[in-house]
Amino acid sequence: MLDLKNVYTPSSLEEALALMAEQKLRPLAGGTDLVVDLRNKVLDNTSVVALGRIEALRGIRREGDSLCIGALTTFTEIINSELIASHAPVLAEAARTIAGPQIRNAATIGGNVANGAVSADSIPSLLVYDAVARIQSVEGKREVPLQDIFTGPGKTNLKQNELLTGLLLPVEELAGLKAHYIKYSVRKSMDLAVLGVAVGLSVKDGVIERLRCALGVAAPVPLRLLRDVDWAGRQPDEALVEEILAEIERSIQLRDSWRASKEYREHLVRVLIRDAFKHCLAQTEGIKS
Ligand SMILES: Cc1cc2nc3c(=O)[nH]c(=O)nc-3n(C[C@@H](O)[C@@H](O)[C@H](O)COP(=O)(O)OP(=O)(O)OC[C@H]3O[C@@H](n4cnc5c(N)ncnc54)[C@H](O)[C@@H]3O)c2cc1C
Repeated sequence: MLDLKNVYTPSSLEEALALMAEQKLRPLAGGTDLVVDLRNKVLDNTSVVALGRIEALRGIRREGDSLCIGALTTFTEIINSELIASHAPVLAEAARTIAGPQIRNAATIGGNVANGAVSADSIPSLLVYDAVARIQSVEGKREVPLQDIFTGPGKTNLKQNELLTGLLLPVEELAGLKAHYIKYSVRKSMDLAVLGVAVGLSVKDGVIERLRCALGVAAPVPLRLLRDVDWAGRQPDEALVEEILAEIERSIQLRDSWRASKEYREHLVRVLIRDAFKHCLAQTEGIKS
C-alpha cells in the first residue's frame, strides 16, 4: 500500500498550478521514480498532483526556431517521433538505452529531468543540444538553460510550486550538429549508467563550427563541457582529440561511488569521449581522421 494523503487529478495546467500554489504537492508523471520512492518509504504521507490528464504537457512540436518537447512526453514517444529523428536523433538514441519497453512507455522526459538523478540518460544529450527548461508556476513562466537547474545529486532548483512544462531545443542553430551518446553500464540492460557521455560536433569546410560534450554520473550534477567558441576553426584531427581530453580532465572533479571508483571513471571518460568523438567524425563529411 502506498502512503498517499491526497491525489489530485487536474485536467488543465492552470488548475494544477493553482493547486500547487495552495498546498505542498508532489507532481506525479509516469510514476516510475515517484512510486518507487513511495513504496520504499523514502516519501510518506504525501499528497500528489497527477499530471496525466493535462494535454498541454504532452507532445513534441515546432515553436519557431525551437523544438518543444512537452514534459509529459514518454520515452517511447521520443523514440517514435519523426521530429526527434530529424532534429535531435541522439535523444532517441539515449531513450533507447533506458530500462525496458514497459518503463519507457510510462517514464517521461520531464520526470527524468525533474528527478535530478545524475544517471538520467536523457540529460547528456539534452545538454549537448543546449536545451532550455521551461518552468511555470502561478507567478509566471521562466526559461533557463538546462545545465543551470541541477544543484546536487537528486536535486534541482525547481521551487515547490513550479512545474517543468517542457524542454526547448534550438533546432535552427543546431542544424548540422552530429552527436552521439554512449551509456556505459555494468549489465547491458535494465541498469543505470556508470558513466553517460554525449558529444556533439559540426564541421564546415573541413573545420569545426561547434564542439560540445556532456557527462552524466561523472560528478554530483550532470556536466556540460567545452564551449563552441574555444574550438571553432580547428581541424578535427587526432591531435585535437588529445587536447579535448586534456581540457576535460582539467575541468572536472570525477566522483567516487560504489558503482565505480574515481580512477575507473577517469579511464572511462577518456575511452568513451574518444569513441563518441570518432563516431561524430565518421558522420561528418570531408574530415581527416
Ligand atoms: C526498473 C527501472 C529502470 C530504470 N532505468 C533507467 C535508465 O536506464 N535510465 C534512466 O535515465 N532512468 C531509468 N529509470 C528511471 C526513469 O524511469 C525515471 O527517471 C523517469 O524518466 C521519471 O519519469 P516519470 O514520468 O516516471 O516521473 P515520476 O516518477 O512521476 O516523477 C519523478 C520525479 O520528478 C517529479 N516530476 C515529474 N514530472 C514533473 C514535472 N513536469 N515538473 C516538476 N516535477 C516533476 C516528481 O515529483 C518526482 O519527484 C528506471 C526506473 C525503473 C523503475
